[in-house]
Amino acid sequence: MNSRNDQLFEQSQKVIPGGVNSPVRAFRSVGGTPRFFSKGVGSRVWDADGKSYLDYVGSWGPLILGHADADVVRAVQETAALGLSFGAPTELELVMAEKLVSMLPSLEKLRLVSSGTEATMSAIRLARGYTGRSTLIKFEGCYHGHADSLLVKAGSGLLTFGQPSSAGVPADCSGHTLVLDYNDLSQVNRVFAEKGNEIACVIVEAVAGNMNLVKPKAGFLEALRENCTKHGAVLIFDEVMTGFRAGRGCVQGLYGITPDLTTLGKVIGGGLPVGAFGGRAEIMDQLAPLGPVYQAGTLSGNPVAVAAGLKTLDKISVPGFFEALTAKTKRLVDGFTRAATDAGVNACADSVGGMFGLYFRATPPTTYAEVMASDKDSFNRFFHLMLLEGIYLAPSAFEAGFVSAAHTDADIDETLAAAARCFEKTSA
Ligand code: KE4
Repeated sequence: MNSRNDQLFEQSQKVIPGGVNSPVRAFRSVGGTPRFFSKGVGSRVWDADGKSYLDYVGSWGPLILGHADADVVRAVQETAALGLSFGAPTELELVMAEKLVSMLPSLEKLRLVSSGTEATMSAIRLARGYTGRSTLIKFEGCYHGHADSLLVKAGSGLLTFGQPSSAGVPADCSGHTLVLDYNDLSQVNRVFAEKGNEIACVIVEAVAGNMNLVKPKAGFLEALRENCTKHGAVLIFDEVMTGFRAGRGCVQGLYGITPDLTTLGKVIGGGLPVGAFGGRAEIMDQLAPLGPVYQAGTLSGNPVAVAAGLKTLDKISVPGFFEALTAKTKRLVDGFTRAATDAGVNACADSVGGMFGLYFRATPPTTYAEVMASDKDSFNRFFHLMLLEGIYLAPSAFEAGFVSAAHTDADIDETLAAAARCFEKTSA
């Protein structure tokens, strides 16, 4: 027991399952003791032992401005002083809704919730209510939160409904979910040809970030759009992670594909609990109290959380913000790839906007199978070497990383110098 992190982890495990409030934080994938952070400012965080790290997780994406952004903190303080929550409409949530509608053309109407899981769960129920159909298509390797119908692994055959991927999910909950292979256009076309009129919706991470970063192949998103349009299914882009992270117009803006519904989270809360789902008014108007699809939330549109999100959205809307963030992230990933190559390590990196993937394989993966075939052990060694160097990467080979506006050129240089040393040791 040599560190405060160890002590806190041991104590936490007595009263919190696994010692954490979300499984990925437990370091199970990489091994070792999770760091208990006590402070974050800008691009840095400090752990319980007072050691500082350059942070490339940023709370899994929300902190696009960096930790404790002064303007965001001030907005939270000023709003909190006027009352924490009302359970009644406030002007602030109207301002937020109008801001999001102005930023994302596919949003005609939206509803705020308190997490990404709530957003995707609600969007799927809405799509089922709107179409009167039950079948949901998702893709292996994509994560959309922990609602029952989404904790599903692929069935034995292409047209076989999925099996629960978690205990506690009854078979009849997963029995309406088809799990296809990400980036497999022919599968999508075949399933729609067979079952098109049964499909309520397709939910997809248009750029995947939960099996590490995986970009859509040419034609994949177009195939989803065309099939959904042809068969009357609802196309849901889950942009909880990529929303206002991949670019100013999200992934749908980068690829020019208009989904019927979009789910959002993370960045739009600026670090506080905000999710959202929205899209075509014709679909959204099926929601209670207007329509027959029920959805609700005590703290949905909470003014303090909305204040953090609004200030974040205001600050990332300034001209040049995404160009600078994208360029900075690209410099990081190009540097990772170069350092790995120089050290003779079979690794590379890739990015979209302010998010990146680091892969222990020769080329960026395009399928779940390729991700799973990458060298996880080498990643884990590299992860811990970088941790010792004061660089905090996502504690899993199957997660994306995130750069913030607070990361300076010097931070990137420091990170790449550490990576060069760590790749050398990894190859040794
Ligand atoms: P939350 O319920 O965790 O706010 O959002 C669920 C969710 C939905 N959709 C996408 C595309 C997501 O990435 C997420 C959550 N992402 C993970 C990171 N891989 C959150 C980290 C965690 O589970 O602790």
